[in-house]
Amino acid sequence: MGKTIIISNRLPLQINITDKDIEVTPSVGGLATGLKSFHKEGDSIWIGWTGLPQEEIPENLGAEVQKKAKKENCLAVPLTEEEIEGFYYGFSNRTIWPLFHYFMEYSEFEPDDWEMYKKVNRKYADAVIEHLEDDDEVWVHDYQLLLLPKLIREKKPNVTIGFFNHIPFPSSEVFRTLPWREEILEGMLGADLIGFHTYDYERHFLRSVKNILRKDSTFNEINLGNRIVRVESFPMGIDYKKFKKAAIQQQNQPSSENSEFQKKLNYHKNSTSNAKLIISIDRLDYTKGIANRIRAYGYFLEKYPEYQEKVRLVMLAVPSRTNVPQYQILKREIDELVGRINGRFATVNWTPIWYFYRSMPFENLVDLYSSSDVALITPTRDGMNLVAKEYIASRIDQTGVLILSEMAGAAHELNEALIINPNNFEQIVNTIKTALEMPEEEQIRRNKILQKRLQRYTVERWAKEFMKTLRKAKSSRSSIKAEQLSTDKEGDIIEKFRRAKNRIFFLDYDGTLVNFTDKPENAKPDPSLLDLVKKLTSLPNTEVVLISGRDKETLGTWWSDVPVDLISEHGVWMRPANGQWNLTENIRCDWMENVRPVLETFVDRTPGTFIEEKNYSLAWHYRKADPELGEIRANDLSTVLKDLTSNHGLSVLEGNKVLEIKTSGVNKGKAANKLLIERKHDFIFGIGDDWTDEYLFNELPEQAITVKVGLKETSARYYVQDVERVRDLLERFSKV
Ligand code: GDG
Repeated sequence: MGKTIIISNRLPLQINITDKDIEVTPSVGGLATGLKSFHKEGDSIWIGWTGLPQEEIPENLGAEVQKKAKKENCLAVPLTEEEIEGFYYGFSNRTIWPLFHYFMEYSEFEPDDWEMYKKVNRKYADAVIEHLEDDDEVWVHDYQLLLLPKLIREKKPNVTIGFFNHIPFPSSEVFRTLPWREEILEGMLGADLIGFHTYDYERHFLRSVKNILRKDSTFNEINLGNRIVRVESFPMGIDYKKFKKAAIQQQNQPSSENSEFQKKLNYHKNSTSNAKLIISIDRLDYTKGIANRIRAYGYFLEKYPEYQEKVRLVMLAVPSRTNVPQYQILKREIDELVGRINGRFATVNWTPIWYFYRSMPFENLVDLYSSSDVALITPTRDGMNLVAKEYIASRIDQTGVLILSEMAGAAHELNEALIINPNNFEQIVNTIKTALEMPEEEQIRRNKILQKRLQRYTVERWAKEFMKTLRKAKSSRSSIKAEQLSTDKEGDIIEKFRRAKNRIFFLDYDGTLVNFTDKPENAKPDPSLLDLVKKLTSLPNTEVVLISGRDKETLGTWWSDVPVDLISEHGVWMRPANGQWNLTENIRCDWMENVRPVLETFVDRTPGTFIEEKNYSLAWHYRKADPELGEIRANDLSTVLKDLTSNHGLSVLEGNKVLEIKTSGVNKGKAANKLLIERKHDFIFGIGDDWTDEYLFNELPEQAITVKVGLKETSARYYVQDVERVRDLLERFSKV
């Protein structure tokens, strides 16, 4: 394996140019932490902009910047003021950022900015290509570089590329307002894997691809004909240990060693009995809902005057994108609001809002997290929001209440927080009161659960999961060797069938003869399918076997009028046409220790799912999960379990919103073989769409015609696109 190339708009570096020298220090942001295990010496390089325009780097120091960056395994892409204006402030932050956060009225569609965005993306691509070898892995980050995957792929078609979007992906109705929507989607689709923080963003993206580019996806895979792009959600975590450790250190230090800032916070907390601190921390951005938050706090003081002089809002707003007019307007609005509320409610001993418009050192951030009783985080849209997670991680005594907007990606994972709608003023105000009055045991109960989750799914784990999935996406891409079943080939097969004396069909059901439906019980065979299979069974010397994961009751009922052999539950039961059901094998159980941790990782990543342990099986239930996410994860889990269970004679049963792994040693292949040894066949045909059918493809004799439905990794000889094609093909057989 080659190296990893990470590309983001900004390098994880701080550059300081003094009179004649230059100082480069690594920054310790979330992304840098998450990627540190990949970004080790020799294993990876990081390509991005230093944050300084070319014009501000004296000519004689340019090479020095590059040299110092190289020491940190970084490579600087130099950007001029003009490029930064059009690419960064312009298209990235005046077009994409507002649009993707549903601020459509802020979104400017300037052709010149677009041109500059393309130009600078090409510049990044050139820098990547210069350092890229075929077996390298490339990981592109965020909305400034949406075109990069395609630009790299054009030059290096076989390279492995991942893309992660750190901000929301909007609904396709919003996205389609963008004049350059096709180019943006095509740019992203240059990747093998596209990651988002939440399943909603993933779904919006897939919908846009479908509506705008007219490309279909099966679950979370987009078939581009020659390539498959996988789309997945990976909720970014934090460096949990770092926050926990800093909070412990802060708690253990003697008060004389407290920072000045901490002393101020303590002063307030000791100023009166029951004094409370509420914190609010964000970049100063209109997506973060800061102005509304201040208004809500003002209204809270008015509605519940008993809290005046007792509670204080400590508000940290970090300056951001100060060149963009909306940010300047917002800054003025916030200054005014803070002034108005402080002017109205302040007393000699008390200011309701402490407002800091600057960035603070990490230690002070931890002071804030660990001293406050409530964190009030109310973005109107936020890709994830790491501040919410950092607050929870810093609560070492497990007290503290997180109020979190449902519009933040983090709300999907942090169910035990007090979740609010940032536009529901009355709700925010009442929730502040609930938070301030929440009994300590209740706070601890909630935070325990939150901490457990955050501790498990850290930023490092996030990065690892992404890379693991990327590698898998690549390996499945290279393992598709099946040939598309062309009309010519189909003719040859029909001819072979015509000449054969003893013919047998093994037909999978769901995803092969019928399309998937929202509920499995809705996928009943339609009259034309019943008729088609009946026609096949009536051909001379032709046996038709339906081989499915479904239970015998359903299969038996649905196919009661068709003289077809049935194999149910992946080969557990068999019923000859018009005969009785028979059990095929008996049972074993020592595999559970290996399979349980795999199911647990899926529980971690899929809120609402749980594991059920039975005597002879483990079941993963996803009925309570988001329905679409549940289906996607079930599909993923099946693939994972296939690898894990293939040598252990296990089978995975797909039930109604449950995947059940059973001790059995039975599979479709073995079941099919039982039928094949009873009689000699000179035409054997097997078709199916999922991995359980792979057993069939592998076990059938070499001369068998095996066909996979959909372009996926398979051992079948051929593949066809979809259910409609399967039915056409069977129709041709039935007319022989
Ligand atoms: C984008 C997406 C997504 C803040 N103030 C100070 C400071 N911070 C640190 C926090 C936190 C980070 O900055 C902010 O991260 P967020 O996730 O909250 O927000 P964005 O900057 O908008 O980030 C967002 C994220 O990308 C990751 O994918 O979650 O949705 O918008 O880590 O601790 N750090 C220090 N001083 C400060 O004053 N030292």
